Amino acid sequence: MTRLTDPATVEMAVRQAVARTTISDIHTHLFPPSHGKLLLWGVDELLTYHYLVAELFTFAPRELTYEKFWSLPKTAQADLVWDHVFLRHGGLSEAARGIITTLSALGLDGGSRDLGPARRWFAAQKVEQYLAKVFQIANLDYAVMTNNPFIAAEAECWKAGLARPDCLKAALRIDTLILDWPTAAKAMRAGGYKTTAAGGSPAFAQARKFLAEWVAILNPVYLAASLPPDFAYPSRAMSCRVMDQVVLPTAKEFGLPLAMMMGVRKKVNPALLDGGDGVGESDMSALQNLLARHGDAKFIATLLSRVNQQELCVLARKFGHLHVEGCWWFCNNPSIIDEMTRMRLELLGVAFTAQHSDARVLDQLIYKWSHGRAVIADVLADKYRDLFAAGWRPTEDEIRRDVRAILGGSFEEFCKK
Ligand code: HDL
Ligand code: ZN
Repeated sequence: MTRLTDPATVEMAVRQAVARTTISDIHTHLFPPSHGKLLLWGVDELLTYHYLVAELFTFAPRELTYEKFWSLPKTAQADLVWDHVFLRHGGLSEAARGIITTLSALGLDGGSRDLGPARRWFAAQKVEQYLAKVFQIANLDYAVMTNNPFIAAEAECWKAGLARPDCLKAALRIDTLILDWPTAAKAMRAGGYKTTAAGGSPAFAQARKFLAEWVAILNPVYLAASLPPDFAYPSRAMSCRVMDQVVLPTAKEFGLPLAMMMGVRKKVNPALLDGGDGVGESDMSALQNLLARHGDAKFIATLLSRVNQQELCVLARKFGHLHVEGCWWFCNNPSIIDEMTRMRLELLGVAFTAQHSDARVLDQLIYKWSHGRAVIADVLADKYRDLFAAGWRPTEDEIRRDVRAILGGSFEEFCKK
């Protein structure tokens, strides 16, 4: 391929590559259609996404109590979000704009004030075909789910061996095991594993057996856990013993990365249910110590606090067995995605994964990725302009290669390491 010699042509090639690249979405909360109601989709699920419910309560009158809201049927909940967040206050937030983007991308009237036509359209969709349509619009080759064996409703579906489309890969989610060993031990014991609240070598061996059996069921891409800002390693806490004697030996045995999702303050406002979690600046020494002590393991990390992002990039420069990914949750906003992606390109080149959708509702893949591609294209156009000004002349193939790298390619290379 010929080297591009004109900055405008370079920019066009960058924007075209970002628009056309097939993305691997490495963190979502989607489920196979065969898992029934676990897979959320449609306009009422979109409107009652916990981000929008939290935003409703920034506007709602005091007489709308959490209890009253949660007692309403889903459509009534959605109507309240639509009325307060959109009709009365303009729908300017990222999560609100996402609804409009999604409806428009599906060919519906994103400007309509009436939810009726959208509700009738969704009611006519068949979930299997609709899932394929959403993946095609978002241009994804696959999405990685969040699969928690400690949630009975999920575990039952997996034990029943229900169908799973190739476009949905698994991740074995083990927050409970690391952060609440007594609860995990009780659940594993109920499943026939000889685990005890006190832990210890025999119990930890049983927990490794539990994980090995779930690795066989799920064939996960990685192990994952969300962790509080004050997660410490090493420490005298049970979480450290579980990390050293259960989680990391399993990760190493199966060659699976451990995805650390750090900085969640759980249940800051429990009444908001899934929307009740907050954010805190993480103590990065825990990740640094894990990396230093376990050079034979692979770690993926995403941090919830904007404050931690530079430290995370520096750690990835120090340790090649760390892969940085995503602008997670409260960072998944254009202003922060822009800042984080610039920082990562400047510190890591393309050795990171720019984004994941974290989609909880199937249709969100459409907006999370169209909004994400727009920001990533702007940042990459700037970076290639800077590189061009320095004298580099990229080819279109090289640009396509580098765009794919930060949208799944580097992640796949890292997992093969
Ligand atoms: O722990 C996680 O994976 C988080 O993404 C939570 O699910 C969170 O509630 C969320 O949906 N963030 O977008
Ligand atoms: Zn998530």
